Amino acid sequence: MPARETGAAQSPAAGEPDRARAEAACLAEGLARRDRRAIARAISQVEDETPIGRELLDLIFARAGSARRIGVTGPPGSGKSTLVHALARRLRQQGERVGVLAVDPTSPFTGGAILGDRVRMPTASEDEGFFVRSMASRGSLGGVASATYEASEVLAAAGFDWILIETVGVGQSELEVVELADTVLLVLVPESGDAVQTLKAGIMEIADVFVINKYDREGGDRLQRDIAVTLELTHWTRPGGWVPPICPAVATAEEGIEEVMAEARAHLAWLDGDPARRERIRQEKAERRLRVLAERVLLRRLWDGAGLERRLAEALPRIAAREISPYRWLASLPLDLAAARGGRG
Ligand SMILES: Nc1nc2c(ncn2[C@@H]2O[C@H](COP(=O)(O)OP(=O)(O)O)[C@@H](O)[C@H]2O)c(=O)[nH]1
Ligand SMILES: [Mg+2]
Repeated sequence: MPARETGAAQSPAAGEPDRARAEAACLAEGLARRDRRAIARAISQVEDETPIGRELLDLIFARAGSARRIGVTGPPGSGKSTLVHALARRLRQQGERVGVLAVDPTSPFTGGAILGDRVRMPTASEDEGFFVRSMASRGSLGGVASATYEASEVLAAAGFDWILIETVGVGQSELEVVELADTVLLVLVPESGDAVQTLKAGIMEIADVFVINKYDREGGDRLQRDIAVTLELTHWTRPGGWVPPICPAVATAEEGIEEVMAEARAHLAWLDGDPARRERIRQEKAERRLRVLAERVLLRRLWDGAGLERRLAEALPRIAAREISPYRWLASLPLDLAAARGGRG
């Protein structure tokens, strides 16, 4: 009893939010100074979803709005990393500050070394206007690198003008990149197969700009024609009437990069051109974002609150032995918010 009344017993719990707030404020200040170590640490905090990370995201929210976010997606091996580096180089030459986030579990970024000498970027320590971060992929609850949006917020708050986000175009991640980018570049290669197949797979729909990379190879012109015809046949436009342009490129030789950048800028200008439409698109993205965040919180609370890890471990042997069915097991779970609240205490 007496222990409850002393400050010492209460201070760890009571002091925790204060400490997180103070550390977040310190990190936010580091971001404002564009301090590289603060940037790296801040991304780790948001990636790990720590209390400091959450406080930080709240603190920087108001001033993370001005960066341009370009998503670069497409099949593995299509040249996304090469293209991202070529674009980053071009932007750096124009004096723009560039942050890169790479969400590709199949080929982790190594800051340029991966690309050999031709498209080598200065390393982080050589160029303060360039920052590369490879995002870790996540376990079952988070999806692939679900903190990418949050990391882009950190980079935006650290004054990067452009944030290039590379995601490997497989399943869900394509849809995610639409939500976190202003402009999506879809990188296809002649060997991607015909455009109609790609359209059927629902991938073409996410493109604001098509990049036909590896145009030095056989079949680039045919793919370009196929995409153009497919766009025409389907009268395809992005919501709001944007017709995605098609840019040939040879990323390794830095050919066509200027044109890709020009089309990305044109798309951004188009977004800005109509304030009402821009507002609507922003709200749509914000809504999807909020739903994702809310679902994530709900899922975690329910999962933890229902003690699902433990129940799963207990049930697995019996389900495997067909003693109980998965359906009965599911029906037995205490999946309601009251249970979740009770379980958290
Ligand atoms: N021939 C050719 N090869 C390219 C081109 N762009 C990238 N590559 C090569 O394609 C391979 C995959 O590139 P990478 O950028 O890692 O692809 P990612 O998996 O989409 O990020 C590498 O060996 C690159 O050098 C291009 O325009 N032409
Ligand atoms: Mg890559």
